[in-house]
Amino acid sequence: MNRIFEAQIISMISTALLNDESLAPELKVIGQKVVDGKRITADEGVLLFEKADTGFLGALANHVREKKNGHNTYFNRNFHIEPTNVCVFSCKFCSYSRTLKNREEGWELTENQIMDIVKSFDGKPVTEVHIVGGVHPKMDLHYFMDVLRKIKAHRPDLHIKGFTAVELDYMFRKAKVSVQQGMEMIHEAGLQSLPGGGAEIFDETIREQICADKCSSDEWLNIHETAHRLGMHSNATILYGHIETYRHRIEHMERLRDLQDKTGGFNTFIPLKFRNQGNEMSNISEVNVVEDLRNYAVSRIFLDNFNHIKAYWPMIGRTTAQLSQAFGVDDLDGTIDDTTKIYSMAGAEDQNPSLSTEDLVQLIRESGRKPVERDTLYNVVNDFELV
Ligand code: V47
Ligand code: SF4
Repeated sequence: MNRIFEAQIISMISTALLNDESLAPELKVIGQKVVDGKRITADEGVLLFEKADTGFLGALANHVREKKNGHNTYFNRNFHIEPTNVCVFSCKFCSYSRTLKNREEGWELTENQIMDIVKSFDGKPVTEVHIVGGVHPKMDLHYFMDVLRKIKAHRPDLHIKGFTAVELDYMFRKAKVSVQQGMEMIHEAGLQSLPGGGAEIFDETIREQICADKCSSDEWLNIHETAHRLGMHSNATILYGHIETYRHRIEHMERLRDLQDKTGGFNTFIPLKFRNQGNEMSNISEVNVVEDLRNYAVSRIFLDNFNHIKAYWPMIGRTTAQLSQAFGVDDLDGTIDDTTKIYSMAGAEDQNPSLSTEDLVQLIRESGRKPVERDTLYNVVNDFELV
């Protein structure tokens, strides 16, 4: 379909949507704003969660998605390294971490073991390594700077995305350096982007109940802002579907939207659905798939200055990942190659997350979208329609 025809169809659908007699007037106002490319307010975001029906949310989110990314659905070829699951913190939702006392179920990779993982991908066309793990008291800033240098020396073309703001905050404090100094040091050693983890929910009253001892929301945002000012990019997440309210979700996104206005450094927003197996919040039921899709849709509509919304397929499963592409999602993360345990230990659909590139391409095509392989910064690596 050519672009002009496509734009006309989108506009016809939007008009039909907004002329629906049964649509509440306040939703019509929001819908018109979105179709006109205008920003919605926090109160309007909450109203969407509370009052809009799922079809309306999907249509609006899809409108924004197609305006920004057309039919493309992005993915990358990556692998994860999780250096340790030993962690000084005790987030109640975490099924993954082990304390120092409880080390027998934990793992602590040596530099050589980390390099063996990197080398096992020699000759394979991966573009990114994602390094994230528990906050280990002995794996400090200097240890990781060494590891980063070694990875870069071995494979300079591999983009290193690593360490949540929580891990960095701890490393910088332990090394007694400021956030600015620490970020400059680790960037110089080879770190290129930050993943989005550790954000959880920014509201401090919720943080106090689910992850009281790790870095605050101000500290998380400051670390990302500092990285952006050094020219690095980063992702942002939200952990949703536990004890938070819709307003908490919107306020979380509003703080991200404000920072994105200032720096433009976020690549993508990744909603992470709370999974309840094997953690201290197992008494809380998981939200259903409709809520997942509604949450993707409101995120897409509200975060007008984020180019991408990512669904993390190992966590939500392949079927929801397919559906999510009609609710604002335009990115399905990577092939991953069975290298992460964070979600399998929390009860995710996919216990051994790995999809070949062909499987991922097929999954995207079956959803009626165009697979596009990207690198970490969304440069196109392979446009599958041209192959
Ligand atoms: O911050 C931990 C989440 C995050 C559970 O940037 C849980 O490309 C659900 O941020 N249920 C770490 N979620 C992982 C992360 C991530 C993942 C994939 C891609 C990117 C990226 C980032 O995992 C933590 C926390 O929010 N998490 N436990 C759980 N039970
Ligand atoms: Fe540690 Fe991260 Fe688990 Fe919290 S979520 S306990 S910081 S590994």
